[in-house]
Amino acid sequence: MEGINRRREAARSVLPSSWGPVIEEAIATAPVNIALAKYWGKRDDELHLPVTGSFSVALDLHTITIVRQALEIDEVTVNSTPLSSDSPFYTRLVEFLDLFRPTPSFAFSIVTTNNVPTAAGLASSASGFAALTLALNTFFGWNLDPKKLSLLARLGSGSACRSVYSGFVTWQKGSSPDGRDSYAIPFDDWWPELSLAILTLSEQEKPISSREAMRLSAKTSPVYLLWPAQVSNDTRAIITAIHERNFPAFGRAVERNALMMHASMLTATPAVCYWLEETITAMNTVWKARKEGVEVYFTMDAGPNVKLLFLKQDTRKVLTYFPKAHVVGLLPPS
Ligand code: 2P0
Repeated sequence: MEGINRRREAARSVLPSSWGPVIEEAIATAPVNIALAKYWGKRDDELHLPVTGSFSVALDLHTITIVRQALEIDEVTVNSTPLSSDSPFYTRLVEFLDLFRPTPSFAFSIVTTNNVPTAAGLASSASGFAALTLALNTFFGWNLDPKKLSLLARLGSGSACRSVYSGFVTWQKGSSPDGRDSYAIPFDDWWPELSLAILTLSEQEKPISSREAMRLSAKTSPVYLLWPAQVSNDTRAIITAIHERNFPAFGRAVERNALMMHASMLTATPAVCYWLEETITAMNTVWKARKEGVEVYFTMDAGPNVKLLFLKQDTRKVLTYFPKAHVVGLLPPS
């Protein structure tokens, strides 16, 4: 079956038999999430089913999305700028909206705003697809539970399934070929003393999309053979460390997981390297700070920017090593 039909079938399995707008306009927000144990590699490219589970934390940065009906064709506005119908993001969004049209000619108007400072260099596709899913749920009066909303958001972008919740979040990989058991669930503990800061080293467009980089890593890297066991071990270590409030154990597992993900990219064919010289300098500065007694660790995603993790009590010390870092609040569970 073609990809769009498989996604449509997956969506239909959680949607009512028919639907239409129940209000004129619906608005929803969803937080940005940062993976502590990463999603990297798919067992199903079309349904965004991951090879492993992953574990994230929500940031106090959001996407706000408004859904209305449009007259003829889909209209998408991102941060006050209308998207041209030949832009890749417009196409990706329209493909997602295709899953939810009550009739084939139904057109949507989507207005989405990220309150993420552009300087933070954070991807907003996860919070974007999650906010859109939540807004569609209100617009059509589906009243779906969070598990189903997470499953639908996953069909837009894998990591979006985690942005349906605040706090720490587990994306359970599931094993069903149709993805019915692959969705996120909220984690039962919180760590108020935990803090995160972003070191923005470049705001330039990525040389290669994370979607393509994860595909290359999974298909060609010898390191990737070790990845599934590594993610399980790191996730277990992170969860135990959260419950025990053991920050060094938490930081070690988070940092190791990010480095292992990058090791799988560096050993892919062709190699993928998102790091800049400044990225390596930042990693060395983190290791130097630790040698000098400051408990700070890092994580990185599919880009050159570095996210620092530390306890609130150490904020001043961390900022002396990284004066340009931007402290971002973490969003506790609701
Ligand atoms: C994560 N990333 O767990 C990992 C770490 C990037 C590095 O999820 O193809 O945009 O839409 O499912 O969700 C980025 O991948 O990929 C991502 P698709 P997505 O946050």
